Amino acid sequence: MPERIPKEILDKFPCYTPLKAPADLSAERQLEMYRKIHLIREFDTKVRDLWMANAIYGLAHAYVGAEAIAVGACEALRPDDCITSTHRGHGHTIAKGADVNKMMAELFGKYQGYNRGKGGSMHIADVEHGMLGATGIVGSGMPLAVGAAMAADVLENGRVALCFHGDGGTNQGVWHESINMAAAWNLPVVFLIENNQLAIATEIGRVSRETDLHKRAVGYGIPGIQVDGFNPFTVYEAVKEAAKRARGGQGPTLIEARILRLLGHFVADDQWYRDLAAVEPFWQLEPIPRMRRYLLESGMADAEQVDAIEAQAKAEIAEAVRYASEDCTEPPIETLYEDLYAAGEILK
Ligand SMILES: Cc1ncc(C[n+]2csc(CCOP(=O)(O)OP(=O)(O)O)c2C)c(N)n1
Repeated sequence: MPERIPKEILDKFPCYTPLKAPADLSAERQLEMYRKIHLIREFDTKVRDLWMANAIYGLAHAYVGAEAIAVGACEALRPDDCITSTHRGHGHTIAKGADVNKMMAELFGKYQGYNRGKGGSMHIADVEHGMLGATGIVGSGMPLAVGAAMAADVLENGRVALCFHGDGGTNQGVWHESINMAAAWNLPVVFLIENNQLAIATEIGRVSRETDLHKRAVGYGIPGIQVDGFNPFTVYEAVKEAAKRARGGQGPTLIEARILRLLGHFVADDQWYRDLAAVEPFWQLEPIPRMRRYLLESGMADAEQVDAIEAQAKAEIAEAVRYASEDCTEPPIETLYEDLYAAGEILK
């Protein structure tokens, strides 16, 4: 049965694409994508509550509503491919396969966290899974991804680097420099703009006359494509094609995954700058209810299976909070100056 999205939303969101899984995604993989989408949603919903309760340190930016981008993209990558992230990085990190216990421990400032409790939300890195790091500096993942792609090129290991970044990042000088260099040197990298149409309180149209950001690809001589970023399958297909090109020696691709930011910029943003009534209808586009309906109606899963996935995500995050708050410990004072500089050899 086709999805029924009201016309008033479709008029405002022309890149809407109904869910339809590509033939190469088995039922098992689709369910795994649904599981990760739930895990991200549950993680960031809990983080917001914890932040409000003053239980975690630093600032946090929710990936709620954007889950289809990270999950669709990472499903199309190889486990040994690399990603770079942003200040809104929990979704990317979970989608790449990170351990939610270690992520939560990091937010609690505990020694068992990914950065030994010294990084927090905006610095989580999980190099083992190819997640090279979140960053609080807008646009700074771009050169890191280009560097990872250069390494893959030199080492001829067939890896691809993918850079997640926001529309706000696309007006940083380093954004242009990175894409230009990657294009000129034909590097195996995928640039993925999460165009949620806002940078804190600034609408993209106020800072870019052309708001279809994928069109900028023309200026670098690389392909550019825009997809429905609320749809994990359209993102998957775009990244799969881009990764294939990159691995085949055809260089970078610019993908614009279009969504609307459904929540505030950070967890306690009251969004004084926008009309929340205009945002409300867009909740009908977010991936969870759409994907649940799709899985049931396409016969990929029954209600018991999807209910179990949802319950398991809740239990996993509840356990992560318990682990981080009860089992983990503060970083010992003598470790204060550890992990400031890389000690070892870089190329392997
Ligand atoms: C270089 C730099 N300039 C400004 C900021 C302040 N800042 C933090 S997040 C943000 C907006 C980023 O918007 P976007 O890249 O679209 O990502 P989104 O928050 O929408 O996911 C800004 C301007 C920063 N962190 N780094």
